[in-house]
Amino acid sequence: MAQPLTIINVPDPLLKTISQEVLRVDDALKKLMDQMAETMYRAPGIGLAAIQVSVPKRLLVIDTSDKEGEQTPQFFINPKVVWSSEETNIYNEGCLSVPEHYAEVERPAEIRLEYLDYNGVPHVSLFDGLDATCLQHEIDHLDGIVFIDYLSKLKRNMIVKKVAKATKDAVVL
Ligand code: GNR
Ligand code: NI
Repeated sequence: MAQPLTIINVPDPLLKTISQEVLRVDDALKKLMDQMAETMYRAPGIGLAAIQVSVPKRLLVIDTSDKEGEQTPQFFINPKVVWSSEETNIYNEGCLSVPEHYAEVERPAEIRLEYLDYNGVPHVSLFDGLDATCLQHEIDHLDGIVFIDYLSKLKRNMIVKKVAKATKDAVVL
């Protein structure tokens, strides 16, 4: 079992980083991917971007399958949205870097994505439903965007303040 990593919270400035393209899929990257999956399952969450564990690489993992079954992590390296639908969905989103806060976010309902998988094999695939929402949330992280950035400044500032206090209090425990 891979070693889980520490998830950073807002307002950590690293979350505003634009992550860098991955140049090679080697054993070191696979180790990082294994650790990211472990970190996601432990949290637990349905997705995780590398920057959430302080690594500014364009890499993310999702697992939107039911909790009960086997773990089926899906890795996306250098994901690029090449098409998105006019039709949108609204989901009540959460984020492991914004613990215990949720808000409705509207995003395209379907996206076509170019990416490399865990083995560095290229794919172009269509995603919808929770997969599409989760992938867009994760790809936002790669571009330094967190879902609270879509809320009003007032709501965002209130949430950031609360998370900062909760994070600070947690360190003392
Ligand atoms: O665990 C997560 N749940 C979630 C719910 C709705 C929309 C997006 C997400 S992603 C989130 C994990 C996370 O913070 N990924 O960056
Ligand atoms: Ni998130």
